Amino acid sequence: RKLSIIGAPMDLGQNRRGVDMGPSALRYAGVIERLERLEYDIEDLGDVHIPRPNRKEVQEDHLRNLKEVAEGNTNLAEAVDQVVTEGRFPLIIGGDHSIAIGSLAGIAKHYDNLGVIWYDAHGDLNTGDTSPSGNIHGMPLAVSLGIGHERLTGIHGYTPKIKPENIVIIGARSLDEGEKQLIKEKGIRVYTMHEIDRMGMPGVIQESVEYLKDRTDGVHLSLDLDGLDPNEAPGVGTPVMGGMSYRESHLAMEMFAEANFITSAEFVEVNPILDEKNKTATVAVGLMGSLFGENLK
Ligand code: DIR
Ligand code: MN
Ligand code: MN
Ligand code: MN
Repeated sequence: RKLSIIGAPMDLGQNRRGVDMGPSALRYAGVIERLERLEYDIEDLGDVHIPRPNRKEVQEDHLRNLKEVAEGNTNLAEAVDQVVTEGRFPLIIGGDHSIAIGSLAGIAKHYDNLGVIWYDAHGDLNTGDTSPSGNIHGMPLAVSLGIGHERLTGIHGYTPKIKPENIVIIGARSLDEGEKQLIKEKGIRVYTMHEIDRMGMPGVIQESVEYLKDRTDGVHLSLDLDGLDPNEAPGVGTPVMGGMSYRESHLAMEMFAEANFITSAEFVEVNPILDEKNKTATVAVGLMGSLFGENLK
C-alpha cells in the first residue's frame, strides 16, 4: 500500500489567517509516524506552492483572491495527478477547503465516475453570485460540478470533474439559500445533523456506502474539520455548534476502512492559530489512523 502526502498551505479561500499552517500542524501531530505504523509505504512530497496574497486584497466577481486561489489549485492538481498516475493513494492536507478544487481536478480525470464524500458543516456549493462572503472555500463542490467562475471550473483543462449523483454530503448544518436550491435542483444526497440524529451514524454511513459503491469507480473523502463539533475540533475558521462527535467521526472512518472503497482523501481547515494546543490537528491525525485501518486488526 503506497501513500503520498501532499501539503496545500492555502489560506486565501477565506479570511481567517493561519490555516496555511495546517499542514505543519498535522505533521507535528505525527501524521507520518501514525500511518507508517500501518505498514504503508509513505512518502511526504512536502507542500505545493501557494502564491502569497496581493498586498491589497483583490475581489473579482465577488471572489476573494481569485487569481491566487486558482494558481495554487493549478499547482495542487498537477501534483495530485502525478501521484494518482503512479498508482499511489493521495492524502492531501490543508489548507482551507478551496484546495478541494485542485485535489478533485487532479484525481477525477482518472475515473469515469468518481464519488465524493463531503464531511462538513457546510455544503460548499456557493458561487460568486450566491455566496454571502465571497470566500472561495465555500464554493469547491459547486466548482467541481462545473458551476462557478471559469477560472476555477476550468482548472487542469476539463470540466465538470464530478457528477451530482455521485456526491454524498454528511454533517451539514449551515446551508445558504443558494446552496439549498442547488441541492434540490441537482438531487444531491445530503445527510444533515437531523438525519444523523435520527438514523445514527452507522445507518448514515452504511447507506452512503451502499449508495456510492455501485455507481462509482473510486471515492474521494473530503473532510472539513468543522464537520466535527467545535468542542472537539476548535481549531477551525468557521465553527458551527451541534456537530458530529469525535466518536461518531471515528466510527465513520472505521466503516469507510471496512468498506475499503476510499481511493483518495483530504483533511482541511485545521487552523493552529485558532486551536487549543494543536488539539484539532491531533484529532485529524487520529481520524486518518482510523480511515487507514488502525482498528481493523
Ligand atoms: C459559507 C461558509 N457558506 C460561505 N462556508 C464555509 O462563506 O460560503 N465552508 N465555511 O466550509
Ligand atoms: Mn497566511
Ligand atoms: Mn468546507
Ligand atoms: Mn465547513
